[in-house]
This record gives sequence, C-alpha cells and structure tokens, in this order.
Amino acid sequence: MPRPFRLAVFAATALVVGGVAVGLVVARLQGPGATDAAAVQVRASMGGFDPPAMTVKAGQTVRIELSSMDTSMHSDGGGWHQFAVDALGINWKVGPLSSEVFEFTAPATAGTYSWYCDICCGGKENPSMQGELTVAA
Ligand SMILES: [Cu+2]
Repeated sequence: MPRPFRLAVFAATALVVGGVAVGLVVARLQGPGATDAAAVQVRASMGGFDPPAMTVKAGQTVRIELSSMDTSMHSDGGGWHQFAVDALGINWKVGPLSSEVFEFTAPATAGTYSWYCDICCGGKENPSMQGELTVAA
C-alpha cells in the first residue's frame, strides 16, 4: 500500500475506535431508563435499588420501568438485575444497561411487601439488593 493511503486507513480506524469508545462512555454515564414518562422509574445497580422503597395504592395498576445501570462486564450477574415479590407473583428481570416496562395490580388490601434481586451480589440475602413495597389503603 502507498504510504499516504496507509496513513489514511490508520486515521480512519483510529477515528472509528475512538468514536465507539466515547459512545460507550457516554452511554455508561447516561444509563438507560426514563423511556416511559408514565411509569415509576426504578433503577437497579450493584449499589442497590433507587428508590429502595415505594408506596402504591391498593387495587391500583402500577406501571414500573425497571432499569439495570450495570454493564455486561460485571462478572457477578453479567449486569442483569431482578425485581421479585414472591407474595405477588412478580418476577421481572432486566438485562445490562437496558430498561423494561412492567405492570402489576396492587393487592386490594393494605400491606407491606419486600422485593429483592437474587441475581447478583450474593442474591436476596444481600441487604442492598432488597426494597420495600408498601400498599396503602
Ligand atoms: Cu441485582
């Protein structure tokens, strides 16, 4: 290959690789979620749930957008998180750096339920991978 051409190929390759790297960093900083304005935003990461507690009305249809803020680079769970409430038959999962919208109908009577993620960080015994759902009358 002629030298100027090789230089051009090198420059183009460097630009593409650099652009992908910048894109990845930006995506990591922004994170997923907030695609559904009508849904309650729940973000899960290795650090825990944000928010770690929520209150809903009895009998209400609850719409939740669950996001995983972690990348697939996490050796512990591969960036997947779970939102499970055994008593309500809820078992939602979301993949790395993505979000999904789920719905459930809150029980008709008031009560308190705990939710957990059993995928990462030692599973549901880990206090940071738990949250509390309050159903208010
Ligand atoms: Cu988790």
